[in-house]
Amino acid sequence: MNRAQHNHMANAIRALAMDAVEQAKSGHPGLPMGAADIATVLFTQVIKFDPADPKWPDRDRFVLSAGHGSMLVYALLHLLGVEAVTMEQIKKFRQLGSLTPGHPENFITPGIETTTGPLGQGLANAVGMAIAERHLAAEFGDDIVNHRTYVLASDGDLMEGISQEAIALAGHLKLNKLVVLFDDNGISIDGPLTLADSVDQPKRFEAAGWSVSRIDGHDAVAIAAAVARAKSSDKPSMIACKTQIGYGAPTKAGKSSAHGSPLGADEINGAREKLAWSDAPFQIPPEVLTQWRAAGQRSQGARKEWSKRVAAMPANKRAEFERRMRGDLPGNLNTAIRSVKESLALAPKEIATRTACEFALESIIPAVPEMIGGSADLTGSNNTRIKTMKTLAAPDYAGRFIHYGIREHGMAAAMNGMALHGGIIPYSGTFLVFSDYCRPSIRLAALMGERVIHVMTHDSIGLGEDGPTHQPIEHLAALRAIPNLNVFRPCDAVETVECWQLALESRDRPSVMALTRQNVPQLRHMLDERNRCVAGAYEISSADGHAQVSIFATGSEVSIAVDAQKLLDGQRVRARVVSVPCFELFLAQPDDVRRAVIGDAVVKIGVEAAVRQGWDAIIGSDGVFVGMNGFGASAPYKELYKHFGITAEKVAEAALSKLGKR
Ligand SMILES: Cc1ncc(C[n+]2csc(CCOP(=O)(O)OP(=O)(O)O)c2C)c(N)n1
Repeated sequence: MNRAQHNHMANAIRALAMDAVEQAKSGHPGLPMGAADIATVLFTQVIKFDPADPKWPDRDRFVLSAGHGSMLVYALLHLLGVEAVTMEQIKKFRQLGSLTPGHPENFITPGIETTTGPLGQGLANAVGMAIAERHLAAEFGDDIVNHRTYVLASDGDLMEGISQEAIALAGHLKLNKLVVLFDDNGISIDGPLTLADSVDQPKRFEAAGWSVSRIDGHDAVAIAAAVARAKSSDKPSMIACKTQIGYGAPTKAGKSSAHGSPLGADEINGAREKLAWSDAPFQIPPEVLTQWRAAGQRSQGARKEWSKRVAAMPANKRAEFERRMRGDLPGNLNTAIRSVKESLALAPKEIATRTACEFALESIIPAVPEMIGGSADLTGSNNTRIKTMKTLAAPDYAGRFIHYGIREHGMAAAMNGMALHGGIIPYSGTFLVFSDYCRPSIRLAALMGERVIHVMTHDSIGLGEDGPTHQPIEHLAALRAIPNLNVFRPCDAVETVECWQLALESRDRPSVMALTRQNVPQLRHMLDERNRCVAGAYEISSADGHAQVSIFATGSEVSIAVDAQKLLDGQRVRARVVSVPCFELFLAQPDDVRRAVIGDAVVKIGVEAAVRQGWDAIIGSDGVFVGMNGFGASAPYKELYKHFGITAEKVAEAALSKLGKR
């Protein structure tokens, strides 16, 4: 392609970005105009992508980490020929129900790999995608899994703290098929970057084990050469591309005024002149469209060849690859769950639910080969690694356990990337209190509907001596506030395995498993093949006759509720206990089911070693809540439960007083 051709193609992106933002009266023209040359080189010469099948498993991934520049990808998808992304859709940029929302949403627009907008997340997702690629290649061979992950990252992406976790992990794992193109335009919303930053970004990447280069991001030849070098590196690569934000805009180019608002008619006219683009808004000259569509055909042959190689795989291996990419669970999961429940029925265990989790994983992990575990440096505390698991590390990516380091946020975002890549169900470990450090990524997993599973142990003051910095108080409520996230808090070993089953079966949502550090008795001794946690709450211990008191509890507090029931029985008060392992599943039940579980006892008590917020949906605003009102303290856990009044005696007293018996 000659220089003039390249310029026309890049200008098509610029024109669409200017026009769509102008029409929407909002949006970000600066990034697409500045990064158009980079995108044009990538999609005309480098990236393996077939618009006819945007989900082709062996495609290269392209992540626009700076999601505010969404018009860049929408323009590309339209120009390359993704059928659904019509010019009509481009004209409906940022409108309700369009395929071109304000920020890229992977579940709305074909060809979008991940939802971006919160800066830094896309870059960290890409690390997970690159891990997934290496792992699946180790398992299924390079002729089936062999693609690269490209990221376009802005100043904002690289200023966010998560970027440090992401690049350190990628460098450590030597993910040499990851290429980050840094849109080095020196401008952010407030003005020149010099207002707030003086980091030498290439040096930072270099220190983390990356190959780096600095180029002119408007020089197509230099871009292509830098990418070619990156492809032959044995490290991940970062290419700092000096660009001008809003390239082509006569007065706003290079200024923050090009970043995030419509350029205005005069500026757009001036840009059309400067770029020698004479066509009307939303009109692409036929020869330019033809060139773009031809670029869109580049990978058709590669995809067909790939399909042939898949067809030639041994039948069982092919079926396994296809099953994993579809996200279907293997048939033997149910056998594994059953065997765990059988052994717990034969020999009940009084163990922490984190230990019960490990016990369940001993059976589940061999049965579900797509699970990749990990921990943010708390492996021995989270119990997320079973004995037979090998570490996933360079150069052997076949292992199934990742030492994420003390990088909770990067871990959670990488897990999203693995799930988005497909073929993998990531799970990981940290303390529940550090869910705050992963929350932005958990929220995005919930928004995207990705199956990632966060094992979060040390789930209350029950962790004891580490004290209030480590004791989650508001975290269950805060996580329950995230839509489309299941928060499980099993009460014993049996519920733990049942919750695992539910988390794995939840294809379209993430899950958190809140697990104890301290031992809890096994409350369910009889083998029950049904998954009793499926409706989120169920009566675990019934009253002897019509109940006067219903006690609802989760996790480690269920056994306290059962003890309170006994105390009340001694006072001839009939109480029942309902275990509530998952609020979200329970509150999603039809009214009659919910009403039946809540029951009509005059006194309703909720017990959870956490704040009350959210509990009124179950116990009502006049229900009694036994839990925490403030931060915890440092002491052995049994003393803490006494100190904060979360005991069977206090629960029984509360019931009696509410019944007017005290
Ligand atoms: C986590 C997060 N914080 C803040 C924002 C709001 N925001 C959007 S773009 C941006 C910075 C823009 O600078 P840069 O990343 O350099 O993008 P460019 O100006 O080059 O388009 C900010 C602060 C965001 N999207 N995500």
